[in-house]
Amino acid sequence: MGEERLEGLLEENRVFKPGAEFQAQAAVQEGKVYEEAESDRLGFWGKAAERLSWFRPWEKVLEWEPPFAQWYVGGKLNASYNCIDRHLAGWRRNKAAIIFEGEHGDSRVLTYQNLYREVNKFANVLKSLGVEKGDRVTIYLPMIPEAAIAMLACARIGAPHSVVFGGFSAEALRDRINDAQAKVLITSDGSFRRGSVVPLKENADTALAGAGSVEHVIVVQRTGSEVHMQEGRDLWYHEQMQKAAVECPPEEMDAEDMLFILYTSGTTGKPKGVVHTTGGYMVGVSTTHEWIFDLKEEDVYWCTADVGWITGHSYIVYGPLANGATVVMYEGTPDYPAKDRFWEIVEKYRVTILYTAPTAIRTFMKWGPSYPESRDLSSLRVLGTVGEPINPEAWIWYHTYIGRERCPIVDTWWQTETGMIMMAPLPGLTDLKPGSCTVPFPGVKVEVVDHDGQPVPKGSGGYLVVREPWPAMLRTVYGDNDRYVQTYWGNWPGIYFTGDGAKWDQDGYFWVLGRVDDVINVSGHRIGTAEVESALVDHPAVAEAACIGKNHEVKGQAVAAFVTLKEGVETRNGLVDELKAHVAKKIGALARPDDIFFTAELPKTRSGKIMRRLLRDIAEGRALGDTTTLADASVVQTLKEQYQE
Ligand code: 7RM
Repeated sequence: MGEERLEGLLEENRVFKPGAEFQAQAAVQEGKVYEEAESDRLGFWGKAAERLSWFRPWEKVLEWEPPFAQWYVGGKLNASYNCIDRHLAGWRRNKAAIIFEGEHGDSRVLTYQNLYREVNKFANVLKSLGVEKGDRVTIYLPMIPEAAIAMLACARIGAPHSVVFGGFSAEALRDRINDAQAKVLITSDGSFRRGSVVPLKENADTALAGAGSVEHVIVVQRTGSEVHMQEGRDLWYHEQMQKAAVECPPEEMDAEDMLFILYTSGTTGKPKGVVHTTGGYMVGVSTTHEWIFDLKEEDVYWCTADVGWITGHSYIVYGPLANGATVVMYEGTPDYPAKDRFWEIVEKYRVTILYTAPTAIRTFMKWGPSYPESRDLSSLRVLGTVGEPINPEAWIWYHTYIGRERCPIVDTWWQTETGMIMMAPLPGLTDLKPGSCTVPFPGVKVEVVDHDGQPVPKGSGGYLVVREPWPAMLRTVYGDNDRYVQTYWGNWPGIYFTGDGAKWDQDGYFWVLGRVDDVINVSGHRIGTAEVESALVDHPAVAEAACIGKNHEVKGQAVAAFVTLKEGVETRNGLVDELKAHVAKKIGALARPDDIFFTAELPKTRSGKIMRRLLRDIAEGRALGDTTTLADASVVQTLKEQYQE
């Protein structure tokens, strides 16, 4: 397709209606689901819960003592049973559950029966190490099937897992282990990244020097790298699996028993352990997965996220497997060994549903259409995006070159805290507008409100909130109910604040604009400004630091840091790189600032608060906003002049 046509589509600002053929076969075809859910929200979620297998039915759909919710009160179930055992009765036993594609093109297929065996055995390994119901287990693994196996094994025995993304540093891992007081750590001898090896076990060893709760480390062999194994503490996964018994009955979990903790960045330096429980989470992720991706029995579904993020938890593992789907899991990056890697995988497995991030789409745009054009993408039928707002240009490009104008795009808005997708189209039903995540899922009540928590009229913007509890909502911040209440429910009583700004248009469509708090969204990953700042201040040369998110063509936002050095410290060659490396070491490469700018002073209010808003104006070359609350207005003027130089 020519560039001109692309321009034309952008200008039209057009609405994309579901195709008649797609509509006729869609999982949800009738708009009345919205009205039904609206008129009887709890009835809707009660009915949705029937899709799961329960050991004991619930007595009440919701018990709501704001802001603490209990869903499916009295119900008993097991997440691993729902993801595996119940599919074994019929022909799905031999269906591919996980199709694994290694970075080097090696491949492994686990049927539901295979998965059953692996998960049961590993659950027995964990038990043999003394892991009991309620004990926390930290998982620090690459994107290999063992990551999903480990999560499901934890779920099977009722031990909440805490998955830490493999790109996080040793220190970040240590803090997360300590906060959860994990008893066991599961890691690997390394992880492949663009042909080289990331030393996960070495990071784990460093982390464990400061993490006393861990009694055992289970090490998966992936790269074959030489690693140190500490006698009595460290055990090889494959050796333990050899001796493990094949049957491990699933623990009967209460609907409200904790399924996992997942750490996410907030506005303070300390990441929050977001707590999800079993019943509501499983109902939420499985329902949304089927309806939004229009899941069919024969689909080959590929979500390109890492299991270390919520997207991997909800839409690689729990949602799809609860639905008996075939899930593609890919270990590597989009450009290794070549820039057509994703399209090669789509072609190889005839992927039908592809769920990825705007930052990836913008990267593909930059590389140009020749890579997808060289592959057969005719199997694709639904495309999804998540992680940040998608710019209409990227949406149209995705629709044109990947979907070949045949596939609806589901732009899904949600968060680690919401557990499940909250806003997205139902692709057989909803008209699409490029750049809008469209409307709330049935049974979900999202609004845009003003400072006083009052809904704003259509056509205006404000704060994005959720008005009513929803099944997969976070239940608390691990070990810190106060922080849960303050962070999410502190602005307006009984109303959940997302941290996002949004507008809704005349048709009631939502346009999420991005974070309004001190969180930076880099390539769809949340990074707290305070975390990066404290990493910088940890360096001996730094007195003070302020970080902001700066618009970035591919990443959405990039971290930019304004740094003041300690008295007597001079800027020197290499200091910028040293500080960047220091942040990567403290947090992980994803938090590494793109720009570091030295300044004698930072713009502050009279009460000493750094005005990041003005720093953003400077970094993006805009006119300075209101400076009247500054303690010393000349600071920001000087800074601006210096920056422009
Ligand atoms: C799933 C995930 C959550 C934050 C959220 C938003 C942003 C996510 C979209 C989006 C616009 C989207 N969880 N965000 N999806 N913004 N449109 N479709 O990303 O906890 O890591 O991040 O991401 O700001 O608050 S997350």
